[in-house]
Amino acid sequence: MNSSCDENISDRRFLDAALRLARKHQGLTGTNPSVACVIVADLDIGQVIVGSAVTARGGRPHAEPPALEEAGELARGATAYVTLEPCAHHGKTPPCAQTLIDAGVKRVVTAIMDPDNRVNGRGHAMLLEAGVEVTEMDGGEAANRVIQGYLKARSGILPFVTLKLAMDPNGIIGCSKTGNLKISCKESMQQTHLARARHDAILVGRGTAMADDPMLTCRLPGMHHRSPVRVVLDSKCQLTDAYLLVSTAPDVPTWIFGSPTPPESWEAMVAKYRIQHIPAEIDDGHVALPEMFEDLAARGIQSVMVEGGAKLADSLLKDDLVDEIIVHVGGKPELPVEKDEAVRATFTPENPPEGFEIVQTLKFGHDVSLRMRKRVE
Ligand code: AOF
Ligand code: ZN
Repeated sequence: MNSSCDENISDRRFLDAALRLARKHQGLTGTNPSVACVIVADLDIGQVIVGSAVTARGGRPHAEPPALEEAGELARGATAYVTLEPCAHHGKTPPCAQTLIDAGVKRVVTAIMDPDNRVNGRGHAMLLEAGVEVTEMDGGEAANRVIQGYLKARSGILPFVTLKLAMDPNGIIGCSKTGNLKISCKESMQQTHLARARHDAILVGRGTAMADDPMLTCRLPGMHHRSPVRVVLDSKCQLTDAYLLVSTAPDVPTWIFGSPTPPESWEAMVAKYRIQHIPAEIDDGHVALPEMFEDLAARGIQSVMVEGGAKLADSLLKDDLVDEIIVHVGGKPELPVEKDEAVRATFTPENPPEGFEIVQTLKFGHDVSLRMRKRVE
């Protein structure tokens, strides 16, 4: 097996193309990772992509069979760039490693190993045994990020949790009197909608649901169907249909974690809006967070974006349940909020929470977007 030290420029280019393609179905493949496969043939005119595909919505078919089908006879002697080690197990379809072998692919280049214990090295071994050359490249952050929910869920019982906050440069995230503050610019908002589409679920507490009355959907042109499950923590089952999260629930899947013994009238109300009431474990008057995430993971949710509020963010950080923080810093030069009415996060853009560090800084319109990750010791 070749290692990344013999990496060549065109391998990197085609693998990067496959990684970009894999992002297309992020958040749409259920418990299956979104994987992409790009088949490249050496033709008279040079290297040509003759087939490409991404794991289908819902997770099947996997990426390799449709990519090979598109390539047809041109797959013989070609190179397949796959963002994850091809599977080796007989599931609803034959192993993708075998499909690549049968198609006569000469070489397979992969970005990351598959931790699924039915695969975990077996995909590569099958290929090598059949005389297919295998090049394991380091897909780096790009490969990890697209399947971070899958990787986290495969290594334990919790989903990957992204905490998303909009704040001003001083860490102000809201106003105690008016609730929601307009902090982010249009471009930041669009990025938030895109991020929603890439997650399996969006989570908020009841306080935010009532104070801000958000929709939490993806409203980018042409992407309305990509809104993920909306999850609300409402320990006392107080949310009513005066709020958008309830009244729009017939169109967007909505789950409420609340008391196992709500009033009958409340249960009838949420049933009418096709909301799933999930009986929660209540700890000290609040939904118990680790158990709630375990429950989500058991329901196939592998990535969750938390969008509020301040108290929930703080509790999640204290319970060490956050994997990544996205901070949109906006509201420049100053937010229209009185000092004693300012609601603050427990950290500022310049001082990430204990154990986190800034790993990426992007500019969206007037705003700066920071990605914070747990520091690797
Ligand atoms: C691939 N290509 O596009 C994907 C793979 O339930 P199944 O049979 O669909 O198997 C799910 C497992 O398949 C999943 O845990 C992961 O190991 C692999 N996903 N493999 O070769 C793909 N999505
Ligand atoms: Zn497969």
